Amino acid sequence: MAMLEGIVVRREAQRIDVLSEGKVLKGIPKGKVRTSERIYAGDRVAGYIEDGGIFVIEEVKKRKNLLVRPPVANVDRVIIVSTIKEPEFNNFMLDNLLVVYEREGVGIYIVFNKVDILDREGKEELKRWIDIYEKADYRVLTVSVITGEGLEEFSDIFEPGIYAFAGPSGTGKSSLISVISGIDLKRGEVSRKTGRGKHTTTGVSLLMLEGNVFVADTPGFSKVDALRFIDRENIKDYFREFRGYTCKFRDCLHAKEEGCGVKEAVSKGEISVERYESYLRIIS
Ligand SMILES: Nc1nc2c(ncn2[C@@H]2O[C@H](COP(=O)(O)OP(=O)(O)OP(=O)(O)O)[C@@H](O)[C@H]2O)c(=O)[nH]1
Ligand SMILES: [Mg+2]
Ligand SMILES: [Zn+2]
Repeated sequence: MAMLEGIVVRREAQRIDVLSEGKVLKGIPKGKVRTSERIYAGDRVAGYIEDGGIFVIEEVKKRKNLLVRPPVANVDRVIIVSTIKEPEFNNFMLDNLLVVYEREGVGIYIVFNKVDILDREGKEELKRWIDIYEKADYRVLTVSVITGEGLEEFSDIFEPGIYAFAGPSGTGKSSLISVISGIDLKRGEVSRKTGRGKHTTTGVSLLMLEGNVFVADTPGFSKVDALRFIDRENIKDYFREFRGYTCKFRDCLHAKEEGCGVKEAVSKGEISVERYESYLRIIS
């Protein structure tokens, strides 16, 4: 039988969908893969097609990386979708996420959605956070699925590769993917769940946009604790803006030590107080 390659485009409970030769097929792991490997959306697999509709997975290719939250393999870039309102912005959660993704070495975009619902005060708050994250060396975009504002610039970021959409529940990850792909993800959710009003995403699914761009819609989460994934003394390495400052002690944790270059930078306003406080809270 001819060996074929494929990519796992959906992973939810026991369900595995594999895209191979232009078709989405039900994936069934076999042999060693079945007993000793976990399979994630984004995994590259090899196997063969049986009975015309089943992709028998004989091998999972070596992963370039694996994001645990959300669970997607071989991610090139992650798009963190946040909002200032509905739901309320949680900068501590964003900072935890950034630490986790920095460690994986993936590209990162921060996208603020739902800017249409912001009043003057909300817009000022948005601007304040944009400044903070841009100063921390992140690319920040603002969009609204409702008015279309910012969507053109947003669409321009996509290059061939796997993009994982991440962030709290209800920020508009599925809505954004629907609008850039033209595929109504929410309608799909509703018809399967029959009658339920909520569209909350379950499981991870990858959609192929044109030009070998894959976007992964993932379920939102309400909490991420960077300390669960990274040792306390290494957290500082994943705050981009701390790099380039020197401290008196080589193993300085930038907390209570004297002669700390990072703390000095905070007091001079070079590093934002909000980011620094998140750092202290993560390691506390
Ligand atoms: N006002 C406004 N509402 C939006 C916008 N984008 C999405 N929404 C609404 O926000 C709600 C949540 O959107 P979803 O796309 O389901 O959010 P999600 O991030 O996929 O949520 P989970 O799947 O639970 O993680 C829906 O009712 C959307 O219609 C926007 O730009 N402006
Ligand atoms: Mg969703
Ligand atoms: Zn220090």
